Amino acid sequence: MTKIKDIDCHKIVNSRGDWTIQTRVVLEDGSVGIQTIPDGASKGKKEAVYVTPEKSVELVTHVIKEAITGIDAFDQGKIDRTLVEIDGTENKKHLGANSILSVSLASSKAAAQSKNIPLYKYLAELYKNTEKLVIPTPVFNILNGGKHASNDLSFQEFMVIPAKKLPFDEQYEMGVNIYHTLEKNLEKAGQDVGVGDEGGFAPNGLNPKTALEFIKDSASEKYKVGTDVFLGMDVAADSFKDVMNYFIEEEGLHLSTDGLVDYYRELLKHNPIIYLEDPFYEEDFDGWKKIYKEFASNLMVVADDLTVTNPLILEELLPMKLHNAVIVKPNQVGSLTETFEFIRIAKENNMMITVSHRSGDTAEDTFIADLAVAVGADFFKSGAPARGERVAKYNRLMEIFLDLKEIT
Ligand code: 2PG
Ligand code: MG
Repeated sequence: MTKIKDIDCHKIVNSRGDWTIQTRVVLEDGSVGIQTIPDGASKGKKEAVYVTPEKSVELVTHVIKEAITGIDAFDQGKIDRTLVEIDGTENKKHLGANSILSVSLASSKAAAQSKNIPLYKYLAELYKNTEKLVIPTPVFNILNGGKHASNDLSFQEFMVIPAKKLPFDEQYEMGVNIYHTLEKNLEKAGQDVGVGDEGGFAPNGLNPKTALEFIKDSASEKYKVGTDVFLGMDVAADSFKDVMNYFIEEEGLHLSTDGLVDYYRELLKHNPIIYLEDPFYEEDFDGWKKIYKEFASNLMVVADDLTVTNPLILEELLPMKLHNAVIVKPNQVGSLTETFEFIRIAKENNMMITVSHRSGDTAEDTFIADLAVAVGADFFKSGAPARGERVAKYNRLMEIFLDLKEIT
């Protein structure tokens, strides 16, 4: 047992130039855990609520500090229960998911340091993962649109996904090579190679079909597309939802739910897409059901805004059969224990797990890399293989990859 002795918190700036918080938890044996908090741009409506960074600093350094000091740092369940209880709301709006999560995660880091073991090993212990630890497959978002860029592309993320059979170092290299080939090809075509929030290129004048063509052509210069590397998209459909329909502005298309299903059918027919995230907005159950029914046997239908890492919401939606994969973002729910619960339920229901960053993130924080390994996630999403806050997480996976290689 090592008690929490002190907690402090201050403001720092994230990758989008917005203020966020950094919290430090100190244990009585001198161990320290520091956690910064990311933020999304395309959020699910049911995500736990943030308070302003100023209010968060105030709450962490007073209310939370008072309630948490003295608790055993190894008792993560108690830490998180206490935080949730003193918040006392359904969506954490009193203390803020940002405040709560920063203390929850920083405590686990301090506990790992106190045990003198890497964070991923400590988290695997907490999650009671007895399987062999493996590195999840990276999902590289190399072309940005939607709310993550100021270009005219409606879909948010276009991704390349190396084959699962490849080791992480080769997968990483593949992502980097394809990223640079795409850069070269965009330049050759007279396109802008400025990047969006997640480091992917954000040219104007493309639409989902031509974006996929560019990526396919770039990937196939060096790799077998459909064998060694596959394609994925986070459509983030909520961001181009119009009153009655979906508006793909760059093509002047107003599509009904059925129209959007047809649109996906065409894309899937011509491209080796294995991953489709948030294809419909979160209340369009009809669309989700249709895409699941027709494609789920060969396609990961990935819920992000739909399930918001919330175990209660996930359980509620299960009988409807809307998706076969989920995104995990600890900040959507606001504590480590609830994140574990969510992953457990998803796995029990045979869903693929993708642990993910947020579009506003920090280079200081690589927690999700350790988390992904600890829980045996299938995939890992941290944007392009470029920009400090994106590669910090992939580079951390590389460290763990080498670490695990040494052990075996
Ligand atoms: C998403 C995320 C991360 P944001 O939609 O999956 O890529 O975006 O953090 O803006 O919600
Ligand atoms: Mg998403």
